[in-house]
Amino acid sequence: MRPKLDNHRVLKRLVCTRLTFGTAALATLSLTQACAAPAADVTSELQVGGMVCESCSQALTAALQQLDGVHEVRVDHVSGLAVIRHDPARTSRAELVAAVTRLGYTVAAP
Ligand SMILES: [Cu+2]
Repeated sequence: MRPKLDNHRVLKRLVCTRLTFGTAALATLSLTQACAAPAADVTSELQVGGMVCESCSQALTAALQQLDGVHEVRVDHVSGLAVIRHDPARTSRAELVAAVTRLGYTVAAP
């Protein structure tokens, strides 16, 4: 049986997706409040080392998008720049860096 938290995260992601595309009505008020707070978002820029091709930037983008509270990811493998819009209360800059280094890339100190 799945832990409750997992289900909650899946639900929140669904609601966030709907918000992003501005389409469907929202499931419940509590879930809406959990993720409809774009004002809390910050933008973090990471200078990533080790990316050599488009597949690198795609893999990195996919890994970052899976993190809780990450709402927008742009990665350029040529410049090495990763720009992430996220809620720092749900995923910190340090957690973004950890996700990058888990894939085998490096992050320059800010
Ligand atoms: Cu590559």
